[in-house]
Amino acid sequence: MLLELRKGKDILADIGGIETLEQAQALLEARCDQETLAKLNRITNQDALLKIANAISMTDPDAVFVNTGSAADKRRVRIMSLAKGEECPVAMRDHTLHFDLPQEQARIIDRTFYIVNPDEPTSVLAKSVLRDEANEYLRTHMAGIARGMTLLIGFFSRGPVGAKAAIPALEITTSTYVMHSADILYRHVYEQFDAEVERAGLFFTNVHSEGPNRPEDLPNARVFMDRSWQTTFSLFCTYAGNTLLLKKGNHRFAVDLATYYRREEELSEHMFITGLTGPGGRKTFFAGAAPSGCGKTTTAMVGSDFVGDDLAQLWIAADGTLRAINPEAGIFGIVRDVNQESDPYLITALREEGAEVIWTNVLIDEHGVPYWVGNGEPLPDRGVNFQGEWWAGKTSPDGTPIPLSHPNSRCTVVCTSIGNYNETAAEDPQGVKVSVITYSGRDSDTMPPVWVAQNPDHGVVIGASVLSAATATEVGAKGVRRQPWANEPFIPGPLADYMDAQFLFFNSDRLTEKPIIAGLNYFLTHEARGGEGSGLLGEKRDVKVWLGWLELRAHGDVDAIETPIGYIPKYEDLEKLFAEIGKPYPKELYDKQFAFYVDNILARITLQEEAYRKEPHIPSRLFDVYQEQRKGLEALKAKYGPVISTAQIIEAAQSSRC
Ligand code: SPV
Ligand code: MN
Repeated sequence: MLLELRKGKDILADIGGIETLEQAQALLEARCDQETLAKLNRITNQDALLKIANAISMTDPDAVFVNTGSAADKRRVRIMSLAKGEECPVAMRDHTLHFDLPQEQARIIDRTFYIVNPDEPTSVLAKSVLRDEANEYLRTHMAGIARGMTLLIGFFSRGPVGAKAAIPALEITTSTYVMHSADILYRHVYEQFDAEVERAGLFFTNVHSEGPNRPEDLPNARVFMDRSWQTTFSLFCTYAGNTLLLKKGNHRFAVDLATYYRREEELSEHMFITGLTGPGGRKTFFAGAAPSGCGKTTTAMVGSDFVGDDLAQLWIAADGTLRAINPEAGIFGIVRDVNQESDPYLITALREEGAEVIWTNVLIDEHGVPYWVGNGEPLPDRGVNFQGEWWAGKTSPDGTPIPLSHPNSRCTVVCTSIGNYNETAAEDPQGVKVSVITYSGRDSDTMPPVWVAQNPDHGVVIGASVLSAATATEVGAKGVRRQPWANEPFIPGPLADYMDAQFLFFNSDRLTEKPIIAGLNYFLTHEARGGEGSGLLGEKRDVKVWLGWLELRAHGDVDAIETPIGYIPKYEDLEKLFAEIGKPYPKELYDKQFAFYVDNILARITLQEEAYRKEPHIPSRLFDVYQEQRKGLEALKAKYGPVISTAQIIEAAQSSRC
């Protein structure tokens, strides 16, 4: 086992200094009022009480508030947030606005570390810090950080209570905005916390404080994730991706569990979950990965039965099916380009009264109405945004234009406010049955809009080979980079271990109803296919067609063209699906989208292969698949040249069949 749990010093306990239940009780009695004590008295799990007591002891708040998830407690959190100024009201009822500091509009990957024991391997693409060093840092900067503030404690479940892959978690924070966000994004489990910990066999702990929330503290901000003790520490920051570590912090721990402790049983993925209604009213569920900021929310919303837009816990059920739950119950979605045409369900939730919404880093006009770039509405020419006062044409001192809203500005909203949310499916502890897995990235010039792997090995390789342009979701990110499985930023251990777990899972004999595994790419440009300009070859609404084709393919209802990289759709089938969304689909567009620019594909394979060859223990199957694909592609190139038309692809497929 390459990851040993409970190894090394538990930093929270070490700094907090509380070792026994008696000490914990004494501290709680000294530090909490009667109401809080009464709430905590319902919790009997010793480990949880020790974590809570140590978090109080370490951060030293003036007061402690337990959020049980009752309507009254949630209201209190909102009121506290407005009073404290972490949020302010906006015009629409139940909507509020929160700004993160201008320098912290996304995940601070340069200050995000896994806490590791000596000689513990981590992903080559991640940063790590030794346990002793992290301990020292937290002792210096986090001890006493909550003085003058109230520490909020919540008990949550990552998934529907009772689901095999659901895990309870503690959120401990001084930030009312973080707790309010947790109220919207996660299921409270206060009443069943002890029982859930017993059932799951573990829980995650998250401790956060924004401290004084000043730009000058930001260099000292840290996101530390202790893999051994499944505890996160976050300080001097507010952006939810850095602070609400129930989300990506705990997702990383869940990836560790799936990779090292639940092999061939579970996967923990950066995937949306959505259902599509196919012929005869059948429902087919998809789980799809895409790097942050690459359209995952939009894709999920295209379904008739939306379940989740960011994370999926998958497992093999006793009946041999692949099941999935969403650990979340709300969305923290990017709002740029969300408009009536592209995201009708989301825009309704955001623009019509009825939903509770936290807006972050958008522009607010003088009437208290939020606006964002690409909302399809007339935009105001002034207001207040993440940089302060804003007016059309405003530039920063170096002359760069300041956008109306930050490209990573977001909305936080509960899923039940989204029109196509299938709450029954999403809350089912048995999960939904997944028949299609997709992987995609922001790829302007290489892969076609959709292709399906020949077998599970090829499917795993599609996931391992995601390459994507940088997005605004990480501070300082630029260029194009490898994003294996789109889960890469959240894989703590070596990619080889994760990959091995993927091969094992998707090839498992226990998985008798295997999903189809596909690649998706909506980002091909005109210039990459012989045209002009960087405009996209398709539109957002085409997503419905690509998913619709996969829905048919999963049920064996459409034939496909076999190629060295997998199966691609036939023109006639897509034409019909486009007609269903009321759009013509010219054959020339199909020819552009599905022609193979072989040198690009070969270069992609070489790039991935070279990168993986530098890492130890990468399963040889990956290289076998690359080799097989390279051979097939080179044979095509030898026959037809570097650009292979769809007619030639079809001809080659037919001749290989004869
Ligand atoms: C992402 O960036 O992938 C998100 C938002 O879903 S964050 O909480 O920052 O992870
Ligand atoms: Mn995400």
